[in-house]
Amino acid sequence: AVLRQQTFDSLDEKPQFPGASADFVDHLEFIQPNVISGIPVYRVMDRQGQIINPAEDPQLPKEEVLNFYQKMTLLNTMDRILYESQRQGRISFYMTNYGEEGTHIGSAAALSPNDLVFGQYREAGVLMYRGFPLDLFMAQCYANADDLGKGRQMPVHYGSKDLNFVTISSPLATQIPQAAGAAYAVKRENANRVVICYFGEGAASEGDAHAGFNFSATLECPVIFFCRNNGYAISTPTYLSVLFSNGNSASERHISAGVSRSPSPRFRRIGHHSTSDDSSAYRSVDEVNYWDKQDHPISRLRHYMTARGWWGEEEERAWRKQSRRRVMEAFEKAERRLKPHPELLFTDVYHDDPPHLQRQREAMWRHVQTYKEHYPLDQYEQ
Ligand SMILES: Cc1ncc(C[n+]2csc(CCOP(=O)(O)OP(=O)(O)O)c2C)c(N)n1
Repeated sequence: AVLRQQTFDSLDEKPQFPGASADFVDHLEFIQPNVISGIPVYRVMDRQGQIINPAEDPQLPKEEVLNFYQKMTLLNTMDRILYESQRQGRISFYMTNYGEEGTHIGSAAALSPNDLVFGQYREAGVLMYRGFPLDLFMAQCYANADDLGKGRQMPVHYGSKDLNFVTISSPLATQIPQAAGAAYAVKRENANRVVICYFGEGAASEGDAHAGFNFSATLECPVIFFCRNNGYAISTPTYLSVLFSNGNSASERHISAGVSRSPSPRFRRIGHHSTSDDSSAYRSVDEVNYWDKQDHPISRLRHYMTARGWWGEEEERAWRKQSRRRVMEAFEKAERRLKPHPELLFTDVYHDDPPHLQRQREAMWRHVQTYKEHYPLDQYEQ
């Protein structure tokens, strides 16, 4: 019998696998990542604050640029004072934002106030831009009775329902899939808002980052992932560069707006990782000095403003004085304030207090009454 075979030109054949849309290839070739010449770094102005390509100049009005500068420098002033206050044991912990001020303010300015923010812990500028009061930054760090979080978390774990800034938590990257879920809910609501999710390049190696990126793409969620690649995850250096977009047009508009408005898309973590870290143990002082002195978002924007005659030595001096006074006032007020009522340790574990927690609360009070002299009760609201 003659075997009847269909004749076809195998070169015209297309793969029929449901998992991918691609052509066949007839030679074995591995795909190599291009690490030498990676995704280019977009920039609008150089180190002297000069616009490189006029077509990309967002031409922001003077008031807006001055606001950027004042928010970045106010953040910097707050950082310096709270860092020192931690060194003196007045607060238990702190994380500075040195060198990353531009990423916060630039991206926050490109959002609308009702866009929902998920952060890591080094994005205080986003809250600053949205008008979070200095008093509340301080209240959180001091864990005093004015703290919205009732003094329960470590310093710099800010949150504000009013400003659409989801409360920060310590476990890295957990906010990434949560942000994708929030964006999915936003999409279902047909709400005209997006979600932005910040994380460090170190956090991007967590499993949760993989989950979040994949879900946001497959479920087509209106989310911007904003990775702060500052070169270090504590002592671990990195050579990765990541800025993810899921192709959603709203997000892309927001990303391009955010990046083009950002005075310094490329940056380094200039400060120590946190107050528990001495970064000179793992990187050179020269490197830090370079970024601090030569290529800093604040100095770059200042050059830009100076060239336009919008800012001079006098304005700088007056603003330095005023911003320092405002921070110190909030600082002193926070320091004088009592700590929250000790019972608040037991509330909000569940929405309603279950009986076993009520029993533990009563046991605590019996204990504290018996051993009063061993507890700093005078520092707490009663
Ligand atoms: C799940 C988890 N693992 C480890 C830590 C301890 N930790 C806190 S910050 C940090 C480094 C994060 O680096 P990166 O994401 O690059 O952010 P950066 O501090 O540089 O802004 C680590 C390992 C943590 N908080 N959570």
